[in-house]
Amino acid sequence: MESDLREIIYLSLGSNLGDREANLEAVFKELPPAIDVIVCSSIYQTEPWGFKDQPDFLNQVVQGETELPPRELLAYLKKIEKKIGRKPSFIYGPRLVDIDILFYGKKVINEVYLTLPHKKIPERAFVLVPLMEIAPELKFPDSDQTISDLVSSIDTSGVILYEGDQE
Ligand code: PH2
Ligand code: MG
Ligand code: MG
Repeated sequence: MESDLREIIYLSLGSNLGDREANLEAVFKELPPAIDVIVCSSIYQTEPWGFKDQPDFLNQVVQGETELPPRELLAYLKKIEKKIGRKPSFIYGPRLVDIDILFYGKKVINEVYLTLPHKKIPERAFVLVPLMEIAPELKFPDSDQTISDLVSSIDTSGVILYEGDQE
């Protein structure tokens, strides 16, 4: 697909229910053809953020390219979550799969259902550590701060490289 409308996007994937690795893999099967995956981070095992009393998550970040406009991209990702089997939960609660848009090119959007860049990025080690692996020099629109700068300002001890479930 060659077009001027293509944008670079960054997505955050997470799962803390069921077969977490399989749930992340299922996302990669569903992204194309609307989203081309360019590069993805390693998988990290991460302590739950926001609501502590739940299983650890697996998290991963993906850089992709798409022609879908932001709101259509969001709807598309919600459809994938549902297809994989996500059921309604509470805010920051456990989930089979979660796909969040972190960045959509340099676009800034502030709406109830869609904020771009994702507004929690600077507080979330489970997003920043995998993002630093694939885009350390990435900056927020109108900011000089890089992902790497942000990582050095937070506690990353709850985020460890995932090597598969050890027997
Ligand atoms: N997602 C949440 C709430 N808390 N914690 C971690 N470690 N990873 C997540 O993906 C996550 C979370 C709600 O989307
Ligand atoms: Mg989320
Ligand atoms: Mg989400």
